[in-house]
Amino acid sequence: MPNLIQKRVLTIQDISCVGRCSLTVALPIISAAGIECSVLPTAVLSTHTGGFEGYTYRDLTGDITPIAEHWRSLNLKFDAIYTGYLGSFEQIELVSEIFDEFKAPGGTILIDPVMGDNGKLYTGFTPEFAHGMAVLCAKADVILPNLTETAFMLGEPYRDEYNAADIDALLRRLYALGVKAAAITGVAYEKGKLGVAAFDGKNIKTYFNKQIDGYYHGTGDIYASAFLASYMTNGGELYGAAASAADFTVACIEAKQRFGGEPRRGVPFELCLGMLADPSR
Ligand code: PXL
Repeated sequence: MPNLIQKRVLTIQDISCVGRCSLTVALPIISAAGIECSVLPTAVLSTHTGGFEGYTYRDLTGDITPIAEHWRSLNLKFDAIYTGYLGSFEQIELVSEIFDEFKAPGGTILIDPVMGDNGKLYTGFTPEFAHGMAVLCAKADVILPNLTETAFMLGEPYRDEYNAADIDALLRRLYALGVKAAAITGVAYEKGKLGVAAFDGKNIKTYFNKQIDGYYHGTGDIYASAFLASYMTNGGELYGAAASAADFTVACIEAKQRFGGEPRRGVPFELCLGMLADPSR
């Protein structure tokens, strides 16, 4: 009798048809780690919103409740629910209900509060929405904001530089939103090194890899997906997942440097998926 149980993840975010972000990176990355990945698309866009003109946007908010009703009839539960880009307050509310109903006992809620980068909110987001996202974070086990998202969720001005004491204080304030753990991405204390600072309510640990100049679209979604893949396959180990996701993201960016191409088309993460596979499982 087989007694191995494969982990099941549900990821809730948009599908941008072109540009390698959100669902088009989450599904392959989580799958490559040997995890069953179900999806709940919140919107379909012809491209993502970062660098393309004239993209289409079909809002799928109205499909979320009927999908959930069908899943209820099937008694589905997920070992982890991971949310990324969400497009409205109504979606935040619906996602909050999905957390309550579809998380398996002992399961994990991972929120990547995708809203902005480099001190600016993405097109269509407002400081009020960032506050709504901060409220949703109270239901999370782990949140993975970058510094821009951290600043907007905490209602703080974004700064160009942060030292270790600043980051420690921000992590404690994120933790106070009600999460079990928070990791801030895109942290830099010295030139040439970029990394992540993570706090589980007891210890703060940092991990740095090389800083690669330039802007690489979709790498936040790649980071969160690789984080979840490691977290789920290594017994919920926060710091190890934070570090291995950083290494995976850097490998994807290095592949972009070798292969080139428009920044808005994302990075060739496909070439690095082998790093996530564990043939022993
Ligand atoms: O990568 C984050 C992201 C996800 N989804 C959509 C986006 C972006 C960033 O621009 O536009 C639709």
